[in-house]
Amino acid sequence: MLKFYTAPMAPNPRAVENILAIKGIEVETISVDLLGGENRGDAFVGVNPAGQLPALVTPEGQVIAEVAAIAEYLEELKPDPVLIGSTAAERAHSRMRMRQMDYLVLSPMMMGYRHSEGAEFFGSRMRIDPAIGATMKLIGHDGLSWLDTQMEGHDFICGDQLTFVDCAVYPLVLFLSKVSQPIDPEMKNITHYMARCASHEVLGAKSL
Ligand SMILES: N[C@@H](CCC(=O)N[C@@H](CS)C(=O)NCC(=O)O)C(=O)O
Repeated sequence: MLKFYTAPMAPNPRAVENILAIKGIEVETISVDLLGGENRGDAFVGVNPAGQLPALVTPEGQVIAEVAAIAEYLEELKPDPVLIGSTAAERAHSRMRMRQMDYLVLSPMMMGYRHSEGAEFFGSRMRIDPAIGATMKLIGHDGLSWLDTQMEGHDFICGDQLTFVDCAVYPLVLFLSKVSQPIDPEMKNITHYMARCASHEVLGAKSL
């Protein structure tokens, strides 16, 4: 059976939980004390040397970290329901969007949080410089604003079907909007998108 290392109320693990729930994949769940720093201790770093959650361990013992890589693995394991795409063109589109979300939206917004409101918490875990927090928030705002233009007329980030990109982006943006960067109401498409995801039977099922 797959082993899934996760933590409650953490947005990246939640992305994988969304995919597992939508695909109906059973896993052995191992909860790691992220707030207490267990993920940075020797035992967990022995599993995932990056010291972060989520991590998935295959029945063969291979460790897969990174939400996008885990999503790809799960899609091959259980293609139905499709979350990456049914054709080469659809798959290319969703992978393009995931990459754009990572570097234009999620990474700068997360850095905006870690280097400001989260500075004390993350200071013992990684290099923190409060001088860059505000700029990262502005870059993240620009990225989300660009996504707002891309979503005009679409229900989900890749078009009209929910994909793994929504499973990943929604919990991150929701979490960051609560702890650090509220959604700018000028971003009408993003505002509607967040409400749509909140009412989705899986994405909106658990709070963050
Ligand atoms: N790029 C990674 C991000 C993983 C990540 O930032 N995980 C957070 C939880 S949401 C974490 O482990 N934070 C605690 C820490 O870094 O000590 C992914 O896609 O999985």
